[in-house]
Amino acid sequence: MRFPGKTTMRYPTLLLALALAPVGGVWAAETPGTVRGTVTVTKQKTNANAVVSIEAPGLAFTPPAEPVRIDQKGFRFIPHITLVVPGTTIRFLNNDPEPHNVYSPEGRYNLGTWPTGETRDHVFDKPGIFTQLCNIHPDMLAYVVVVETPYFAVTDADGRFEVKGVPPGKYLVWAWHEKKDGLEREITVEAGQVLDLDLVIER
Ligand SMILES: [Cu+2]
Repeated sequence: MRFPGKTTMRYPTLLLALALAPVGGVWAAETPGTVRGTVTVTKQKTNANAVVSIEAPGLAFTPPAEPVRIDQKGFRFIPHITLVVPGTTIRFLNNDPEPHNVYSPEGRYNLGTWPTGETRDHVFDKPGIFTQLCNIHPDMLAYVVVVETPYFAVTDADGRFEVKGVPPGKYLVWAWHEKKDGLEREITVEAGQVLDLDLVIER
């Protein structure tokens, strides 16, 4: 995840490793690993809904063929956090008896207002954190987080996450919670191994 003000030289170790890697990509043939663990978000009631993204330069990712859905039900967005890759279409469904709207200050879009049973689509083509708001119901809030990696997860009610199928190599793990700035940690995924992480988001 790139943020304004952060250094762009985040992957020097990885770049060096790639430069020294054998031609032909021996790593690619190795058994993938698993990255799992827990996220603790300090001074919060729950560790759920934290984002974990496993990033490296040049990772290949494909947006899903079908739109990812966000429901507007009970005057809430469900789910609260949606994690996708660039190019993903999100389809917002109004499942309530009143009209809803969606707009995003960071995304600079307003999808208008639509009645029960209708949907609106929006393509998220840039990485970033995008709040989703409804200009009719100010309590409605969701986040769409767009990451340039296929390796990501949102924590469950216990703060747990698991990402399978991660090729061996060096990565930067980015963990984020809506009330925090988030953290980054360098990791190395070994072929066929499970890497357990305890991530504590304090700030
Ligand atoms: Cu609404």
